[in-house]
Amino acid sequence: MFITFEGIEGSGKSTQARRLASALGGRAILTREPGATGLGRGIRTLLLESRETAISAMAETLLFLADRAQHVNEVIRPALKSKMIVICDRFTDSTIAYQCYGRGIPRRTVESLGEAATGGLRPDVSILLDLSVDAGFARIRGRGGADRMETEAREFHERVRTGYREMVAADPDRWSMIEAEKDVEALAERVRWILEKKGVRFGSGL
Ligand code: Z5A
Repeated sequence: MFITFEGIEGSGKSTQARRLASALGGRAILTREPGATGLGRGIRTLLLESRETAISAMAETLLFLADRAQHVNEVIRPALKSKMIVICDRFTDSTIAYQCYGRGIPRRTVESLGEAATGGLRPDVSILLDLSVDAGFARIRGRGGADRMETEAREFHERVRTGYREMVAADPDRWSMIEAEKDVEALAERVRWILEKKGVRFGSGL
């Protein structure tokens, strides 16, 4: 099974992805985008830490897709092939949300390039942790050293959030949306409930 966590920054998806991986133990691997492979770590640095070099919206899109192509080939497909549950912190839907809704790259462009990058791999279950932009900013404030995406205007992040909500509405079979203002424990319970309904078995606790 291939499970993805999505949301704006500060939504708590990395925390929930980590908790889920630890609850599932050796049956699961936890991975993320961008930056889960050797090549990807270089791409992540280019994407998030480039200050002096301007990166066009299309170049940015292609870099996220290059990271994904390597990630699918090197990490995700081999793990799925060996019957692991793959938990991924961001995947294709992040590109639709950030590069299409956020930057204005046409969706059909991202979908067709994305198809080539992933070989058509799609998550079985995607969980959106939905949080207001203000609440997300408040959670990451104080972390220091905002990266290139974090410094985008508030309207950019609002468009990203809208994009996610529209994707959930358009494909409710794959997506589940959780209101992410709740505390970590309550969110973890909700994640467990969603996944049990999809047939994932848990031991004690998440
Ligand atoms: N990006 C893109 O544009 N296109 C793409 O295709 C892809 C990505 C794949 C990657 O940033 C950036 O790349 C991202 C999208 C873009 N940029 N933005 N903006 P990243 O990998 O550095 O980080 P991130 O994925 O955006 O999120 P994050 O910083 O890791 O945050 P999070 O996963 O949403 O939340 P968290 O780390 O679990 O929690 C954040 C803080 O809140 C932390 O202090 C927690 O302790 C706290 N927290 C967590 N849960 C709660 C609850 N329930 N209550 C209160 N506080 C909480």
